[in-house]
Amino acid sequence: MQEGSIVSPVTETPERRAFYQKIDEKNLTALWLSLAELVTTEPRSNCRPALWGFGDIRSLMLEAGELITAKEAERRVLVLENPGLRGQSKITTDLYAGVQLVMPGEVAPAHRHTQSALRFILEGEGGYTAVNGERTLMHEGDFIITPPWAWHDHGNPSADPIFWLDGLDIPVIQMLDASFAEHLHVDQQPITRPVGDSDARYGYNLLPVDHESARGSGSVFNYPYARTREALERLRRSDRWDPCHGLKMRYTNPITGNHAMATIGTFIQLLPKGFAGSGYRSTDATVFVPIEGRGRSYIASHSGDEFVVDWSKRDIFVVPSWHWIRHETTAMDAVLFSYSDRPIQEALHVFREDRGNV
Ligand code: GTQ
Repeated sequence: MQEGSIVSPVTETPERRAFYQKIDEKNLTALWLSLAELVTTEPRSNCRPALWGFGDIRSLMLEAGELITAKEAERRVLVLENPGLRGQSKITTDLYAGVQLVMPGEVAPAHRHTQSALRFILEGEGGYTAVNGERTLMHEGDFIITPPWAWHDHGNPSADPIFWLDGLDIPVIQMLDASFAEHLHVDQQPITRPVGDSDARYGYNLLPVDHESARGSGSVFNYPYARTREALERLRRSDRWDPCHGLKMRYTNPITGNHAMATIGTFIQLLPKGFAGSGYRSTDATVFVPIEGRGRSYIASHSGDEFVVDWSKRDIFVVPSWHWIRHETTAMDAVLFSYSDRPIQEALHVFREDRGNV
């Protein structure tokens, strides 16, 4: 038996080779030649562990800011390509990541698409994104959702550049062949609701009395960092740390209690200073974005190779499916945002996780 395979390789004979050539003309292939590649005993992809330092991205983005406007680019974004998946605009096998820059006074014009997007604000205050007729203001650490087919435009009336991480399900929609997109005839969509409207309707453990939980009927779309951070700070008082995750929460849609987005799972975790985490692995390849503090994570592949990530605030790193990860901090508390395809895997009943001996 081949390693990582449930089948033994078959031998070639001249007759078999001739047969393969004959069926090839009919658009047919023999499964016994590819079964070991198609049905592996464990996840196996070209996705690699990788780190992008924010310092590098920031200066390159400012260079891009000199080269092209947000309006001409439509979205001025540098795409984070996994080194094992170059040329595909993927940070994991099925998720996309990019860092977007909006300069003072700029607008990234209104459009909509079937792909869902998350924004995690890295640097800058006073920008906004408008979603379905409502603006929400951006602050560092805020997590903002653009649901499928929602009109959205971004603007920056502040005096400083604004940088955020875009996480989208572009490769998922590509696989489903369900991409639709359109451009609005004006740069900025008409504003029909005041700032904070969705939050008041859906974000206070209340719902409008006639709310129908029909698909797309609205929910919270900004999860402000100030509130998330406050929750973590209160929870730490109970002093119940998970040996692998520290204190880790997932963002939810308050109407359903499910993940905040249909395709992308989003998480926030606090690692206290002096944390030495245990190993953990899961089938959802995960993109991590520290937003406070610094630390080190060890990512081990199936072959035992170890990739060490020394991260600090605003860096971005990716952990492929079924790779062991453990986190460490020293002198500072750290907070990490992360996202993965977990809702898809849970819906398909294929999500697995493993805590080793913990
Ligand atoms: O802000 O609408 O990074 O449509 C990639 C595609 C951002 C956006 C991206 C997009 C957007």
